[in-house]
Amino acid sequence: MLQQFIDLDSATRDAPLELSVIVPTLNEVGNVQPLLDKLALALAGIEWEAIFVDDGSSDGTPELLTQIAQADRRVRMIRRIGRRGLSSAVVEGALASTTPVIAVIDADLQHDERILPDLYRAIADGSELAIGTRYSDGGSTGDWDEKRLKISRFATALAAPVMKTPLSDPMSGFFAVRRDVLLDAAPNLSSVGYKILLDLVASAPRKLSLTEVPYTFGVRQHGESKLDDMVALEYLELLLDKMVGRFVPVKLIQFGAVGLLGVGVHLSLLFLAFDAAGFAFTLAQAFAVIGAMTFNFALNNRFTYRDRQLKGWAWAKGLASFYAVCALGAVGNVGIGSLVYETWHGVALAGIAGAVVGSVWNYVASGWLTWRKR
Ligand SMILES: Nc1nc2c(ncn2[C@@H]2O[C@H](COP(=O)(O)OP(=O)(O)O)[C@@H](O)[C@H]2O)c(=O)[nH]1
Ligand SMILES: [Mg+2]
Repeated sequence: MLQQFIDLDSATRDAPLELSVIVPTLNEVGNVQPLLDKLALALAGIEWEAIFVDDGSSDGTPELLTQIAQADRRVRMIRRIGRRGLSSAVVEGALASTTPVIAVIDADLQHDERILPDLYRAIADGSELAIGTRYSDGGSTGDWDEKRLKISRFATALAAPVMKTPLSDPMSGFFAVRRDVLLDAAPNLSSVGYKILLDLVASAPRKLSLTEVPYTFGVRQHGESKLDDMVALEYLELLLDKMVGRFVPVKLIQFGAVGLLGVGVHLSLLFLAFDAAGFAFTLAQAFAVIGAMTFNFALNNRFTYRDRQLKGWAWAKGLASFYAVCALGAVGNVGIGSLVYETWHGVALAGIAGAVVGSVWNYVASGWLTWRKR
């Protein structure tokens, strides 16, 4: 009897794993156990494991997962410290798996785990990618209001040009994929923001064979959504990176956009100080330059470099280094401008050439000095 028990035990342990389910978590303590119970039920008959990727949850999620994983070999966890981002979490979870098939599901029970076996089987039967979709017959977004539906549809339409495999629901992030397909795409993934599924089909070297399985999006049971105002910006960053990232870094485009706004700020301040307040031109211009630099710094810190955002004392130090960088940029600007003017005698051409060289210098040097990668 005992012998039989031991054999049985080693037999189950030796059965090769078939499926890794990647679950990104950020403060999901109330959802972890219900999700695992549901996975166990849905995936009966499949050798599966769950890899949770936690980004420093403060509600006890990683502690709970540690406890659970001690008792259940099907559960693993990756803890990331000082990092954020759903996409990059999913990628790192997937890279830690060794199974032929990988699935991704939200922790909050909004994705219907009952279709996971269908997604898994679709891959086993030859598809390279199988997604859960809310936008086909039998699928639904549940109780979303008209406004949220419109936004989601608009975002989906924007995605069309970058998708090599047309998906009805690239936003859902509920899918299964062959591991080698994910690995092929991995070097090209942008990994910014939330939209890992879209990132995947835009980064894969070719069109993938696809199965879509309809499901109804559920209501969050515990905890709250982590979507914030930055999500829209991160989504645009992902699209831009997929469209032009091969040629120009997205951060340079953002830096340039902030710079253009800065020109507006500069001129407004100049007119305000010179015309309205009656300052001498030199003083008014100096005031405008400092104002525009401060504006550029603050905006870049908030948006372009929000992944390396400076706060408190570091903000002030960053501002000082940004002034220094811009001062050198201005020298370069004038130098190049003069050179071009002397050679070709075009004022506009010389002005633009100087501004471009100065701006690129500001971008490169501030990325290196002010918003240094930690
Ligand atoms: N590891 C990690 N998980 C995240 C992050 N942001 C969200 N999540 C998880 O991703 C899933 C979807 O997030 P959620 O806030 O529910 O997005 P929504 O369903 O679009 O509102 C949930 O399991 C979250 O816990 C993050 O920055 N890091
Ligand atoms: Mg959710």
